[in-house]
Amino acid sequence: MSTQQPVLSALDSHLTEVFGRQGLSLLGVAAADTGSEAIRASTEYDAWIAAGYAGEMRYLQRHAPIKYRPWMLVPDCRSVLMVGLNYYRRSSAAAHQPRVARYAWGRDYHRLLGKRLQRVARSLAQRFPADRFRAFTDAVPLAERYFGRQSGIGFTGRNTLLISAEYGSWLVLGGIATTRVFSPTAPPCGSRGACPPRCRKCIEVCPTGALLGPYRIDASRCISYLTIELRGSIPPQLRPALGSWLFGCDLCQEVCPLNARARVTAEQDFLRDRAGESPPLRDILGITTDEQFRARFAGSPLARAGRQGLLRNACVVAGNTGRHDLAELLQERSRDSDAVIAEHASWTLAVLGYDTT
Ligand code: B12
Ligand code: SF4
Ligand code: SF4
Repeated sequence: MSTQQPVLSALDSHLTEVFGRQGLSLLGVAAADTGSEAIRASTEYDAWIAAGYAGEMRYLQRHAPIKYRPWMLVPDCRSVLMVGLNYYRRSSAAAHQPRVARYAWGRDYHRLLGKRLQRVARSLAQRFPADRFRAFTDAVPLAERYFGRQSGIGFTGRNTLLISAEYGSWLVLGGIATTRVFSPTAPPCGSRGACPPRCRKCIEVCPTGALLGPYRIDASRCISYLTIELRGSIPPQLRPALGSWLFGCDLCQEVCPLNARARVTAEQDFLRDRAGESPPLRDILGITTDEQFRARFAGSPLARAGRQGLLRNACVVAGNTGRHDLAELLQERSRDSDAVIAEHASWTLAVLGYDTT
């Protein structure tokens, strides 16, 4: 794989400087256009939604008309400035310990990256007062990986993630949509795949079969969806496949040979634990009110699951990892006023072989 990074033209050295001041060095520029790539990507996206792969993430359907058309978000948008922020840390979790996906060990990246991008947007707006600059990360209707690969900061791996030559796939993405024309950076690896030709490791490791084939994900089966996005009950037939994943899943990145050269992040907000890699199930199952939950997980990505979601996940992990020591607590949760938590606790007790009648 090439180690070449996207090269910003000399004209745009101001960009390198203003993003660099915020510690954002993996930077590329994509043109906001109606070219054939955008049309193809939009068609693929519509087909993906129509196939039902988005599960209950209905907002993805609502976003369809905007995803590849940034001018629907910022009228007259001409360029999309994309950044990637490395969050990689080494895992030290033992087998059977509950696991949290790496991006969620520390502080919520939406705040971390969002604030920095807003500062950059303000600074650019001062320099170019005739133009508009809108910062975004994740929660916008734009296809961030698409604009990421168009801007040259990485390419799409068969696990569907954006992979950079320098950091692998351990990146969160964000950017700024603007009316100003900046010269686009040429994708260093081509916009379409550069995985080793015969590698299928990510597809083979996926415990739920969510990776249907190269570049194709059925999100409704992905552990990340089941433990973070899905509200309500986790389909019982998929619960055993969650293994010890309490929140998110990193398996298709951990096996990826292109992540072999990943470097530990220097970002203090990622390094300082909020939820940490392996929060004890006993602590989680002991949370009895939403207030307690909010106090424990404020500022952490785990807050997104809410008490219902996280306790639901904790029950499943307890069942999958044979946690008989939690039986008493699970009995209490099986009488929880939240019906979803109560049902999952009963399921776990049954899996562990306790009489729940
Ligand atoms: C919905 C969503 C999810 C869903 C669906 C994931 C998915 N792969 O689409 C779920 C909940 C499962 C999920 C999980 C995760 N997510 Co997520 N998620 C998003 C979100 C909000 C939208 C993505 C989306 O629209 N997906 C729908 C699909 C159809 O979109 P797409 O892949 O862009 O579509 C293209 C491909 O299908 C492609 N295609 C089809 N055939 C072919 C063939 C070839 C050769 C190629 C190249 C492409 C290709 O064409 C489509 C159009 O371009 C984005 C943020 C954003 N606003 O973009 C974050 C985002 C993608 N997630 C992110 C992360 C970190 C994760 C997790 C790693 C979290 C975790 N550890 O648990 C996992 C990874 C799971 C995985 N293997 O993808 C990061 C990805 C960073 C990166 N390096 O790529 C993003 C960008 C958030 C961010 N701001 O950083 N996520
Ligand atoms: S994150 Fe986990 S469940 Fe989702 S596609 Fe990757 S390996 Fe499969
Ligand atoms: S595991 Fe192999 S096929 Fe999957 S993304 Fe990494 S290099 Fe590509």
